[in-house]
Amino acid sequence: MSSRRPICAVVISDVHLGTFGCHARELLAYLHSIEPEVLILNGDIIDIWSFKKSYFPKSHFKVLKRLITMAQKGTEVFYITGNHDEMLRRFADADLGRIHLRNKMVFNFGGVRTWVFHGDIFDASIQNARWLAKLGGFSYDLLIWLNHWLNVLLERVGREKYSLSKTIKDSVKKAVKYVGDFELAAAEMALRKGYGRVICGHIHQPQMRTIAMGDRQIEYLNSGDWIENLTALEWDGSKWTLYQHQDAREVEEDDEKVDASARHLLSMLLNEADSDE
Ligand SMILES: [Mn+2]
Repeated sequence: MSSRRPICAVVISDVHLGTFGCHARELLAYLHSIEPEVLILNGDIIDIWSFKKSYFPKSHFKVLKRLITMAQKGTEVFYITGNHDEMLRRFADADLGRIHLRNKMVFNFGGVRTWVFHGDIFDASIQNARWLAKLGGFSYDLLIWLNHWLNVLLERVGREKYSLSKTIKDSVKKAVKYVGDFELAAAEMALRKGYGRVICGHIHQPQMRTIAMGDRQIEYLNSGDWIENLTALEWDGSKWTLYQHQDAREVEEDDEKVDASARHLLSMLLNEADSDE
């Protein structure tokens, strides 16, 4: 029953298993839909920072189980460490079967030397980085949690959903500048080291762009996150695409709407039946 989509390589990052904001169910659905030769987990997959809050639902365990199963069935899994799972950094370069723990990696995709790392190393050098350094951490998770219930309320009163954190990110110039600075810092460093492409995570901002610096240029890719954007980078052997998963929490709300109109239909039918008598 292999209806799974074969792909050469997939990159995901910033899943933050163990936090409220993590869309584990959607990620599980995505991981069940694909059959990659190489799966790169580019940091902040398990949010070890949040472990003291002891939040780890079944669906989050299922993601871990799925990753192990994929490795058992032939996928080479590279777990690259991030700042929320930095405790794993000292175990880097360990190999457990097809699961490889690394702090950074160099791949060759289509003849282009590709540098892959999480990206938190820039936090120290970029101004205002501290603002976003806690991404996935407690205050951010609280914001996502508040946002979730705000939307439940808005939905009840028939208003449109609202993204607090996106609004904050979009309206705060510093945050926008941070994203730009991060992308440039990554591109600059990778160019200096002679790479043709750099892939990061960390800033929860999916991206595929070519950055020109002087007479040289470099491809900058970011796999986004599984808290707000639900994105992955896919390599089919000749080109990269940015995969976007549908937010199932939205689908659930659509289901409720269908249910409500069904009830409405039913009551209309009953009224008609009444009038027939
Ligand atoms: Mn991070």
